[in-house]
Amino acid sequence: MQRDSENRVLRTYIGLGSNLATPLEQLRSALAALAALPQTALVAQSAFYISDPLGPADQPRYVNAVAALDTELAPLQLLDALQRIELEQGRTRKAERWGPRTLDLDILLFGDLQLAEPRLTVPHYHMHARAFVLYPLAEIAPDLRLPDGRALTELLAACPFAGLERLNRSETVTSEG
Ligand code: PH2
Ligand code: MG
Ligand code: MG
Repeated sequence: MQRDSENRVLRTYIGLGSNLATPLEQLRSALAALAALPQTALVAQSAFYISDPLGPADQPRYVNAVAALDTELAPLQLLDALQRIELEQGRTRKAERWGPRTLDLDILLFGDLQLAEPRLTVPHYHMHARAFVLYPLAEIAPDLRLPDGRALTELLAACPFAGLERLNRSETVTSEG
């Protein structure tokens, strides 16, 4: 069970991304799946953001969001759970780095843990400089500091919003009206 030094359940931040098979629906299903995880509560979710693909340009634009979870799962248990959700939503692993995907769930932060394990690096490698991670994260955790002490506000100041498109809730409404 994951607790901090004051015996609190750890808060973790998950980056969600999709650029295949109706991305908004992929992210909505993923959020429902996160909310249903055992020993875990979904405590906040950002708006949805659209951006050009980072990496190979010949793929559709991405929809991204960030969610906050309070969890008693250990980091690798959470990773297993996220990979299961990715598979359930049709994720296939291809050789191409940064290629298109139906669903990508990345552990961005896990309390103030710093992990470098074969399967899992936390904080997530490139989160410090990715607008599609930092801006949604700032919506739900504006006062956040990274484990190394850097404030999210500092990272945002060095990372232009340019190229991100934030969807209003009305723009994300689909068949459910
Ligand atoms: N994820 C990738 C590769 N490129 N580009 C955007 N805009 N958003 C992503 O989530 C993303 C990407 C691999 O995880
Ligand atoms: Mg990713
Ligand atoms: Mg990933």
